[in-house]
Amino acid sequence: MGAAHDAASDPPVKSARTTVVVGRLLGAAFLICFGTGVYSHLLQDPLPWLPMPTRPVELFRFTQGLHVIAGTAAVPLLLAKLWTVYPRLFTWPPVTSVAHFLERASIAVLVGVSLVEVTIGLMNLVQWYAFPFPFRATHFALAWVLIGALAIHLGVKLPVIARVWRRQPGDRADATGRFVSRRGFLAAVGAAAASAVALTAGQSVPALAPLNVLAPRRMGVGPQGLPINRTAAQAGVTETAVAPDWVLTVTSPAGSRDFTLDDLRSLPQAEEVLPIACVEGWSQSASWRGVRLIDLLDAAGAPEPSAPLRIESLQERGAFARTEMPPQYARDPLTLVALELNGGTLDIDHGYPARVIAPGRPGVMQTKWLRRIEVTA
Ligand SMILES: Nc1nc2c(c(=O)[nH]1)N[C@H]1C(S)=C(S)[C@@H](COP(=O)(O)O)O[C@H]1N2
Ligand SMILES: [Mo]
Repeated sequence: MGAAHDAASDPPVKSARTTVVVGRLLGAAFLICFGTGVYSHLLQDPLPWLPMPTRPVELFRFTQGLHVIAGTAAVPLLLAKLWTVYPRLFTWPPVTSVAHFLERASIAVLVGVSLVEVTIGLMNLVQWYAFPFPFRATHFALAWVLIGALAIHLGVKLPVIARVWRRQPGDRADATGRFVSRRGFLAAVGAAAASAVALTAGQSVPALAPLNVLAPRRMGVGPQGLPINRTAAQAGVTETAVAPDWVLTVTSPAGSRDFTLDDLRSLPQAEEVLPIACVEGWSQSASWRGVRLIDLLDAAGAPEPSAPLRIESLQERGAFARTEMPPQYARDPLTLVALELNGGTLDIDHGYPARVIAPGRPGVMQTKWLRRIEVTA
């Protein structure tokens, strides 16, 4: 089969070279998605023996921005790649030997899983959970299947890839002018991938912000100049967040202490510039002011944390109502219980009366509308 698609009778843009060139870009996009995806997963589901770094504070902002940019670019690349091989996916007889069967099975898995991964990834960006399975667990599990199938696919196709790579530049064009149409096709695919990126990357890359017309969230747009992922109304906290008897309870083996908002305001205040970096791809830096978490724990008489803290929100339902904070973030002086954002009292949609903001963590862990912090050891 490898030799067949190099034959002169192949439609020019569907030659092995086109497939290899597009495949190279798609493979790179998938590898970036995989690496950055594993990093995001480890931040959200930490392994006890692998402490994740709190610096640089913008590291997750960078990796997750890249994840979504590469995933977005993968959509046109994947469609282009499928188009160049489309007829070959349906050759007859479907299976000629055991080796052929394995090759075809791995391609079927690769194509199917790739399509599902980019589709549910895009759906997650626009918060359209129209599928009956949990997004993150599924996206993560399928990523491993995809990478495995990709490795098999590359192994099987190595002779074709090597042949294309060995060819001299002069061999590229043939008498029928295939090089030109191939170049046109690749330029079109490149332009599609570049525009998909350019029109969305501004949700995380400030320099591209003016071009961001497709991404659901805009930099600088939202209360206090910062986008909102879930509002107080959506979280069901519009009353509890402004209740006059609100207190933040800090518990530890040493005991429990309640802090009113005035108590928190009378503790030493610190101001830090830290990003909100949403797993959905948008991110923005902001200026936060409040009590350093480590100072608060100290004021509550809690021991220096050595196990994950349990952080509870006033929000009663939903995955982010409760989060865990590994001890390295709790001990980090940049981690704040923020009371102010960009120079004003925290907007209710940003987590009034108090929220967590820690360096290098995904937005989902930056719990809003705090109710309780528990030091377990
Ligand atoms: N209690 C609670 N905290 C939460 C959330 C939530 O739904 N409930 N959403 C998180 C997510 S996904 C993000 S990206 C950030 C967004 O913070 P912002 O709305 O202040 O920009 O808040 C996080 N904190
Ligand atoms: Mo988020």
